[in-house]
Amino acid sequence: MNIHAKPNIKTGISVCPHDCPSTCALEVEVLDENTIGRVRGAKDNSYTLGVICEKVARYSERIHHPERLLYPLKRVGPKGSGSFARITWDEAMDEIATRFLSIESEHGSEAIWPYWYAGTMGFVMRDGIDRLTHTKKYSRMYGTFCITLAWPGYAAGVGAVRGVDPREMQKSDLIVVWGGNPVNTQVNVMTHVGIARKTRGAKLAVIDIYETGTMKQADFGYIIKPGTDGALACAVMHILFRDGHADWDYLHRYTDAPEEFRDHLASRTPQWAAEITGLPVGRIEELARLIGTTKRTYFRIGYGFSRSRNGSANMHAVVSIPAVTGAWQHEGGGALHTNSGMYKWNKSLIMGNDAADRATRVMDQCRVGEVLCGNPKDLKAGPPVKAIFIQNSNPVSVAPDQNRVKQGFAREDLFTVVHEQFLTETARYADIVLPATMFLEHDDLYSGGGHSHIMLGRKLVNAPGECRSNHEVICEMARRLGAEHEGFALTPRQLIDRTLKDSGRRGLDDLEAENWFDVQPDFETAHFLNGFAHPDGKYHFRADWKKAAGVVSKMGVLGPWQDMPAFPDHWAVTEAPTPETPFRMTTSPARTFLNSTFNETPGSRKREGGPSLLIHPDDLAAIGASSGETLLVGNARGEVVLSARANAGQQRGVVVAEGIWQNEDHENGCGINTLTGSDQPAPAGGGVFHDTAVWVRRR
Ligand SMILES: Nc1nc2c(c(=O)[nH]1)N[C@H]1C(S)=C(S)[C@@H](COP(=O)(O)OP(=O)(O)OC[C@H]3O[C@@H](n4cnc5c(=O)[nH]c(N)nc54)[C@H](O)[C@@H]3O)O[C@H]1N2
Ligand SMILES: Nc1nc2c(c(=O)[nH]1)N[C@H]1C(S)=C(S)[C@@H](COP(=O)(O)OP(=O)(O)OC[C@H]3O[C@@H](n4cnc5c(=O)[nH]c(N)nc54)[C@H](O)[C@@H]3O)O[C@H]1N2
Ligand code: SF4
Ligand SMILES: [Mo]
Repeated sequence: MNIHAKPNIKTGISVCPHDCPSTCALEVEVLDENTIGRVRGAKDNSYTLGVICEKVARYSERIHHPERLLYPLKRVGPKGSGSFARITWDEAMDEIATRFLSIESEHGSEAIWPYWYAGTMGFVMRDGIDRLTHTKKYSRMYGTFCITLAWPGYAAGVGAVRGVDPREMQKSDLIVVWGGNPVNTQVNVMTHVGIARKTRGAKLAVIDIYETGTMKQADFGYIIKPGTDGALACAVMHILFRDGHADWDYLHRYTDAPEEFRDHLASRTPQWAAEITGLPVGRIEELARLIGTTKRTYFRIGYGFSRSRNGSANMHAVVSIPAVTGAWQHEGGGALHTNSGMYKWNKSLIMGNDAADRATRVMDQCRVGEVLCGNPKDLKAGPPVKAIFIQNSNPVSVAPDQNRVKQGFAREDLFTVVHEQFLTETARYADIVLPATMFLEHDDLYSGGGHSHIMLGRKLVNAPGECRSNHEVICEMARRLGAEHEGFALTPRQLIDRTLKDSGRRGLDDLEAENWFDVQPDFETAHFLNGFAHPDGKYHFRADWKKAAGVVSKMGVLGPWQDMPAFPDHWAVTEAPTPETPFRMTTSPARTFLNSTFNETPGSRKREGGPSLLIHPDDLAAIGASSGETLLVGNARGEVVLSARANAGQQRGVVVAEGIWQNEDHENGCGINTLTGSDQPAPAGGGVFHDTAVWVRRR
């Protein structure tokens, strides 16, 4: 078990499973075989460095929560009512198998849709559902909540989704956190930034749409309008070329069309960008000067600013900046968005890729409302979805266009199975609810998106009640449904060992002994000094959006991709304010929630206070309201009740609803995603969670 004795309390080593780029190495106090105490960051992991976020430090609140699901349940009340009766696992699995087999014979296998996302990032427990999907030829899912706007934008320039070792931030002189809020969403970035500030007086610059916790700690903060990062990046590059801060040796050697790009930027002046971003010209000049005069500038590029209809184009514009200055050449310089593309996993045994049939229907996760409501475009001329089986996701809370999602899940003829840790909004709509283990109750394999470690997540305590892991449930379903694949016969540890070896890594024995493998590539590779990852070895200022979409998309190009700017630009396709809906709203992440996870723990609920809307004091005065007052916020998709919080740290016309509260925490039962749209942005689809026009009224 690798539990080694500390003074009085045993400590086990594991990994945080949550959907967070930090993927922290954890030291967990194991009080007895069923109970954990404090959780700490592992000191000897060179990225974690002993630091974790407060929500996971008090994980005992979540794992030992009195409302955890412990037994299988069957619906007894109307759909969505949350009335259930306890049943046995055998009864639950019998009913699931009977219903799935009869739906399959009546409507075809594509009438069943396995649906999942990132409740755990462990490969065995997250990705095993695909093995069932592929072997049974159920409808496939294209996961668009998170990465599908960001990655194509980065890959359009760089050619791959990897970047410079984040530990190199310790050697930087300027760290630019663009469109991310690591103080909330990946606290470890701040550890490495802190070391650079302390040891070499490095500066921190932050670009966001409001004054975040990260910006409060920064030397330079830039508050722009949502969805305008492309304009800011272009004006910065205009100045870099204008003022002689472009590295022409580097540009000629490493980039595709530097002269043309410079000419393209001639009209993207600071004045032009000031108009679009709402940032004064002087501040744009200041940012460009900082970047232009600091060789070791490290761009830590977040996901947040990509969640707009022009998000891919904005990402491409931002990651083009270090290609103009040549910052990539220097230790402590360059960029990182994610290292996910670095690991080159072969997960075929877990995901059943060998059984995948590309002819099987694939549907967009963000369109779950439209899919379940029978929109023919989303069903792609296939059968209606008659059964949905969900692990690791809470779409009735986190998916956009919530009223449509609820309408879809309310269908009496839809058979819904939800495997969960809590009775979430989605579980409430289920016909059968199955109780799931948590990460400290099963073994799994992880790799860090925001660093370079392959890690073993160990089981340290027994699961309560009758909780079963995702792997156990998938294998039992496969047995009853007649699905055959080698992966169904293996234990999680066997799958971990085989997946490591199939991917050219050392096996589980070594990982067990070492806890993690640091697989950071060498300096030249990480900095693209042997060439960027496109076939011509160049950084591409001229984007090939169709090719870039292919980095993520299982559905080809989506949205108005042909209208996308080839060279970085401001692409004005966001949900523009109108006289009816004059405010632009973002739903920025709360510090102690993680999407809808942790919005059930007492510590997090207390810290976050309640569903609220940050609004500029002058806007608040203009609608005749005061701080603390209850507001109605709405658009054509619906209405949400939030309490007003005056905040001068954002532009007028911009409002921010932090965090995803439970739908029931809002007076009318409508969560924040009631207001967000599910239309598919170019070039590969994605959740446009920070791109919403709304009206705001006193109630
Ligand atoms: N505490 C906490 N941690 C989390 C999460 C959480 O919900 N809460 N979510 C997890 C997940 S799933 C992910 S993907 C990562 C994401 O982590 P990050 O990459 O850090 O991205 P986000 O936190 O989504 O967004 C960060 C910031 O983007 C800002 N933003 C929104 N629109 C714009 C814009 O148009 N321009 C600019 N410049 N900024 C904009 C938001 O205000 C927010 O402060 O975090 C993970 N960690
Ligand atoms: N308004 C708004 N909406 C957003 C976002 C936003 O910023 N604003 N962010 C978007 C982003 S970036 C993302 S990634 C998505 C996230 O969407 P989801 O991946 O659905 O994330 P969560 O809301 O955290 O829900 C995960 C669920 O999985 C369950 N779970 C955890 N581990 C296990 C397990 O081992 N087995 C099973 N069976 N269940 C488990 C948890 O209890 C939890 O209810 O949300 C998106 N939605
Ligand atoms: S910072 Fe992220 S990875 Fe680390 S413990 Fe918190 S949620 Fe987990
Ligand atoms: Mo995400």
